[in-house]
Amino acid sequence: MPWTGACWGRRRPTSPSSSAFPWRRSRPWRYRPTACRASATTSSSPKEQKLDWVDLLFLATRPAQERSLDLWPTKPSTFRDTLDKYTTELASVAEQLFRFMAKDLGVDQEALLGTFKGLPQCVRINYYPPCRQAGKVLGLSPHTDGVGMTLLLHANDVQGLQIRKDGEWFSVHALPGALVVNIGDVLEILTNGKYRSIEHRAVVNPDKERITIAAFHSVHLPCTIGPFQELGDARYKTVDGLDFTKGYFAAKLEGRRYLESLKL
Ligand SMILES: O=C(O)CCC(=O)C(=O)O
Repeated sequence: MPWTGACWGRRRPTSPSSSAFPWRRSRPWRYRPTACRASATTSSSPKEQKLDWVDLLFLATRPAQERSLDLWPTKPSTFRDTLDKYTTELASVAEQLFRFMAKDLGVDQEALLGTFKGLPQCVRINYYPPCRQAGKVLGLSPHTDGVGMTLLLHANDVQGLQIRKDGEWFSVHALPGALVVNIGDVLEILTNGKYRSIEHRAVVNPDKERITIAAFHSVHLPCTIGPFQELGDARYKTVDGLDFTKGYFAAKLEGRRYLESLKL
């Protein structure tokens, strides 16, 4: 996403053992985002209120000059180098996927890639502690991603991702080591709805901790986001990239609500 800097967030009321994330020991709540999903979500009625049960680390990774290295953990000592290498590889994967999609759709590859010039990227490392009352919490509330494409890795092979289709939630069984590709709102608009942004959420395991790494590939600003003309009559408004981003965050990540508001 076009977020810069980094963010330390806690989206649940209490914290379990910090063994899985050593940086949490030395750095409590630290927060320096330009935009970040780090607050508890609220439903319309306080009785139904659910807090997101996740500790997260959010880092801008590309372009390199947007990295707030002072907020990048130094422990373990391999962290920075590994994240650098991993996210560089992921950017190549994302680029290839954008190319395949352009070919599949019959649109100009360079035009599609131009929207994602330089492959701006942010990473969100999610740590979902086990919760005995897993039915009472969500790891992540339902949302779509306000980017082109998200590549999600299940870092410890514990499942919990769910997607919504025709109003029903389905569990995604990620293969060990495989990347889950989530289409984001921007790609849905660019492709005039041919590729659909997936509404998703994360549920929590009662016994096991879960760790995922989401890499968001966002637009290059400034830009204009609108359907490719060759994909038929526009079914979405054309919007300025920055306005889109502001609108996305203002809509408070409520499922597909913001995207639906951009439909013609
Ligand atoms: O951890 C997951 O399964 C989903 C992560 C996600 O959707 C996100 O970080 O935005």
